Amino acid sequence: MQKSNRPFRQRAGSVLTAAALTLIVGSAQATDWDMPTPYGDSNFHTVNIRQFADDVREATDGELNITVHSSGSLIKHPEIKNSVRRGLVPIGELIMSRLANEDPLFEVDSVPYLASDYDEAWKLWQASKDILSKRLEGQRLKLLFSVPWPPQGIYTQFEVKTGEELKGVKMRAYNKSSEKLAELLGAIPTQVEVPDIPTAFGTGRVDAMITSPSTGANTRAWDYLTNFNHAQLWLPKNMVVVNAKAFANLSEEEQKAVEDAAKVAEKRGWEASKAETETKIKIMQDNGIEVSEPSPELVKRLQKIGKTMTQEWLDRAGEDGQALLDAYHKQ
Ligand code: PCA
Repeated sequence: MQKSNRPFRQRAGSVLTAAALTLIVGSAQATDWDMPTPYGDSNFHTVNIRQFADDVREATDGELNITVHSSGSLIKHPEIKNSVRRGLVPIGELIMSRLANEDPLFEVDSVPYLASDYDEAWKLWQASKDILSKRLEGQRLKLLFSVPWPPQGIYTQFEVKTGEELKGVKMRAYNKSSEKLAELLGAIPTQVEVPDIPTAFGTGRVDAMITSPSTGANTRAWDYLTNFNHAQLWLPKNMVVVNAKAFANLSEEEQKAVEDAAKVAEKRGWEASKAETETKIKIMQDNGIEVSEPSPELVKRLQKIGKTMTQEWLDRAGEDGQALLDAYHKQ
């Protein structure tokens, strides 16, 4: 630090050329934001967020410079929300349903079969966006944009026919809903973050998982699993949140640049997510994973579980939950 300060002090004491002055003043005003994200570089969410950062940099002529730290490398997934809230970092990404423990409304996108294709997921997002933004505002967080994962399915080391086969299986989960679903199927859930998936399978901590074709392909599921059941349970969403004070400290033009880039990123992210399902299923098939549609028995079992979980969710989410569901069904 001292070393790099010295030339500045020396120069400041002498007569500065106009160019040198612009350089110093310009760089003194530029804002650098570190942005932790939970998922790997090849994941489409991360690719989308890097593009968002580039768009912001370009629109502000380098005045707002967002550096993305992927794979939980700067801050681990469970800590990202509170780190942004406390201002340790100004901006971050996380999966929305991770906040289920503080408020059930945040896991509405992970209730089985409530919204299990892109049209429904979009309607659910339109019906829930305002109330979720308000809840976050109460924590001095600004919700910038949200992008879904492809539909969730079940990965195993054997073929799932009726769902009976899942009893006693150690199943990797990533939020409360996937944990509950595993339990209702008679499996034994364990929470594992995406960067830890290969180790969890390698060490035998888990032997099945619930996730998307995206995460299956990104974590090379074929190295430790043989079957993917494309059950299309739900489409959980990631969100990007910014600390309200950090946002307020930006100039008006910078705020607009961030909001504009966020709008574009949301649209681009939804498109990328849709395209992922097919391309990633193909990659898995090419690598030897057997992909199947759920049998009528399995669908019946999962739908029954979905009903139970919807009711349980409503019991917890109360009037606001009911209002959200009503708004969703009216879309
Ligand atoms: N991938 C993330 C969240 C949902 C998904 O498809 C995960 O498995 O943790």
